[in-house]
Amino acid sequence: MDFEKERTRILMEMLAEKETVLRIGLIGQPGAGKSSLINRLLGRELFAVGVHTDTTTEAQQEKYNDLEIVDLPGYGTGRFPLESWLTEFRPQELDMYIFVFDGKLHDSDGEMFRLLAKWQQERQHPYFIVRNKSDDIWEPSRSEEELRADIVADVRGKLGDSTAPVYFTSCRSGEGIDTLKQAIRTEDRLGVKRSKIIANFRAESAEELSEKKLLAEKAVGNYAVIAAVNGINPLPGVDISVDVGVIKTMLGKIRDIYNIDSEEMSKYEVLAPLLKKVTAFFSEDAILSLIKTFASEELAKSVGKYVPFLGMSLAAGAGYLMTKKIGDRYNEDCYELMSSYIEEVISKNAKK
Ligand SMILES: Nc1nc2c(ncn2[C@@H]2O[C@H](COP(=O)(O)OP(=O)(O)OP(=O)(O)O)[C@@H](O)[C@H]2O)c(=O)[nH]1
Ligand SMILES: [Mg+2]
Repeated sequence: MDFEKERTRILMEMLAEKETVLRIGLIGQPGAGKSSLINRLLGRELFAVGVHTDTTTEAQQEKYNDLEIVDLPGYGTGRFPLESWLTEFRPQELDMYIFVFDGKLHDSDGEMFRLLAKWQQERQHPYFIVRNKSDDIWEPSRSEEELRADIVADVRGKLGDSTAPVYFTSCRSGEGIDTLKQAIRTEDRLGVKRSKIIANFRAESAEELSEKKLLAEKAVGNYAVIAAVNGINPLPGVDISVDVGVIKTMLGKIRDIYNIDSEEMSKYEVLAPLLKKVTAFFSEDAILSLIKTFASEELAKSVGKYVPFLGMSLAAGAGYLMTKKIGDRYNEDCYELMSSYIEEVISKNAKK
């Protein structure tokens, strides 16, 4: 492998990725649970719930890693007829939309739906229509099934699309969250930005976790090349070149992909051993000693005997291997921690 060339390509790719944000628009009825729903998808309390934030006049924006979430104010009001709402907030420039409602739909919602369908068609910006508070669908002398069928028919009628999906969710019971997440995660219209969903929504299933693992594997491969070429810090007594700073960044990136919140996780005794393994490598000192251990264990076997004659490219090869090994192992550790978190915390909470 030509490390120099490969490194340039990877750095360009990383730069481009760093500058790409996925912008999610939250649209819908006041109090329908927009904040609750996005928090649920992220697994973080990013937006205040139940506090009626004054989203009536301004868009509220929050950043979470490389997601930008825009909570849009209501339209079709005296203050914002749909026309002026569109010119004011330019929602067509966002990447995707989650429309949340919990009550009767109005004509202006129908107009909104048709705009969403248009942006999806013309700009490849997907939308998801969500009837939240599905735990609370009730009317005297009507069955829940009938009521749900009416809701679906109403949305489809307003959209003018007889097969459009409507997602029923409950942030209270957790119903339908997995289905909605699955739909978002597998939405091809998001293109390369789909990886932002995989990285930033908290994994709650084995499948989501495997997707994160693949993403982390790819990152490890990239960082290994960079570390190899950057290998400007030959370690005394180890005779290999490896970039500790790059390794530290790589480990942080892996943690981000798994959304590891060490403070939150430290509340659970059962996670302690795995959490300890993962948090041990927050410091550069710990990373250095890990490198040394690895170097003597692994590399002594393979390239160690060539050490006295190491040319630049062999040294780089050793740096690559080292970084890759550390990254792969850390990926495995984070994966195990999250598996355990899902099993011990998330699933148990869901059953409550
Ligand atoms: N029963 C039930 N209540 C919910 C559900 N989701 C949210 N709520 C409650 O509904 C209220 C409003 O939730 P928010 O998430 O703040 O709604 P919002 O759409 O962000 O509200 P605004 O920002 O004020 O427009 C809160 O009291 C939530 O606890 C749900 O699925 N079921
Ligand atoms: Mg809100």
